[in-house]
Amino acid sequence: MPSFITPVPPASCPNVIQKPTVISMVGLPARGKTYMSKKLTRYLNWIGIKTKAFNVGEYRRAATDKYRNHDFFRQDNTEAQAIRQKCALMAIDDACNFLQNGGEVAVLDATNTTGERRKLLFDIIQVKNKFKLFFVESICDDPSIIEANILEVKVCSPDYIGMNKDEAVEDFMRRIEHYNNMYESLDHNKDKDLSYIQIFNQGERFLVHKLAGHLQSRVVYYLMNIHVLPRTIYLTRHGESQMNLEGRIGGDSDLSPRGEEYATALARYLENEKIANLKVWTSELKRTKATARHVDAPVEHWKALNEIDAGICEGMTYEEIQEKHPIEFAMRDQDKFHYRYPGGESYQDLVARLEPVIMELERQENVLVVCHQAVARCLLAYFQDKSSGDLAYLKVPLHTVIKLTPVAYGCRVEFVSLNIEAVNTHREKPKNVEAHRSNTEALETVPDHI
Ligand code: BKV
Ligand code: F6P
Repeated sequence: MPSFITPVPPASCPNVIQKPTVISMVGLPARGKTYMSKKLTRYLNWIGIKTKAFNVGEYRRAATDKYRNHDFFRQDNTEAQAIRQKCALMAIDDACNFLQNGGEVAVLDATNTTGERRKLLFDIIQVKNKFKLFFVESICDDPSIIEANILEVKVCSPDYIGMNKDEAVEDFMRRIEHYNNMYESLDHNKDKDLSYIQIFNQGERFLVHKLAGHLQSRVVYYLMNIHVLPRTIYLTRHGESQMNLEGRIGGDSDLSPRGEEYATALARYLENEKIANLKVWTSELKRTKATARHVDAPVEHWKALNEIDAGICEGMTYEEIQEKHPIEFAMRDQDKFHYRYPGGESYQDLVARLEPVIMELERQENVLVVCHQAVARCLLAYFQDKSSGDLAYLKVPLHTVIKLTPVAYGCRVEFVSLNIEAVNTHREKPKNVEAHRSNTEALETVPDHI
């Protein structure tokens, strides 16, 4: 048996063996708590940590339609206080249930601005459930940041349907004031036993206290690398290659004549976009370097962007793989994300290899990434928040630029075809995968490398 054969890990195989964690946001309204919650949740799920965000505002809107204006958030509004307390407890309860049933990280997206509320969280999460608890506090006193937030994500909230923009801004500012009356920031004396990070003015400054464990350290590292500057990421595969024409996977072939045409068209397209300080990242393979070579911008080559290593199947067509390695071929159709080519990689391996690329992309502004089908699927899954089940089947056609622009809590995705013919390299998930499985189970002779 060759030594390079490695078993495919089971579908649910936590990569970090540690206690479940609750990440609890802290901060006044319009401090980017939902932005951080959603972004962090998307990142942790992408690296394979089962994470879910629980937004207390959504619980409140589901529980009551009593919101008329900021009076709902007055301290002396006892009826509303009772509803808010109930909703917070429901969110905490759901978060704990999620962690008791296989979830690894629950993000509690709420203001949690009083010492009393944080004591309640500590008692339920750490004392009673024995989970880890990490607070992320956003502190921001720059009126222009707060106003930009209200205009971008608050005036269009369900709370303000039918209200004009100026009225909504005014109401929201008064809502913030009600919270401000009782706000107690995390304090290194009062909260000396808690684990937390305080983030000032969108990441201008950080204070980290009692960091406890690998996950918290990854969360801190991620939060220290993200930014909110406007920018665009351009994602594309290389132009059509000689091996694409032959239907062969992997290798390091040159561009086809139509692939060369795409390289020229790509440079022209980017010139028309008039992008400030564009950087270009390619893989180390000839086809991505050739595709980027007419673009007028500094280029870096990343080994991490190389195409998935198909191991013993490198250079074959799908038909040849099906014929020479029928069991391998069928296993890949059953679980394409976890399937690892003998002597090669899985999509799961690829995500781990691409994590530093995503981290560096978060730090950058305008970047063109020229890569490969499997690599582009992994990167796109991060930006589009796709599950590992969908990731390996995402459609990333040749000769198409994918434009990724951050908007509000997410990312706008546009597919721009540069209208140059190319072969289709996308292989659909076969309709009847179960039939494949019974075929393989029925096979009596198993190849020696299994
Ligand atoms: C939409 N951060 O509004 Br590290 C887009 N106030 C961005 N900090 C934001 C909110 C909605 C937003 C992100 C904010 C925001 C805000 C304060 C933020 C927080 C921490 C880091 C980076 C960005
Ligand atoms: O066919 C082009 C290609 O980039 C191959 O080099 C690679 O093995 C393949 O696509 C990845 O796509 P899939 O995972 O669907 O086989």
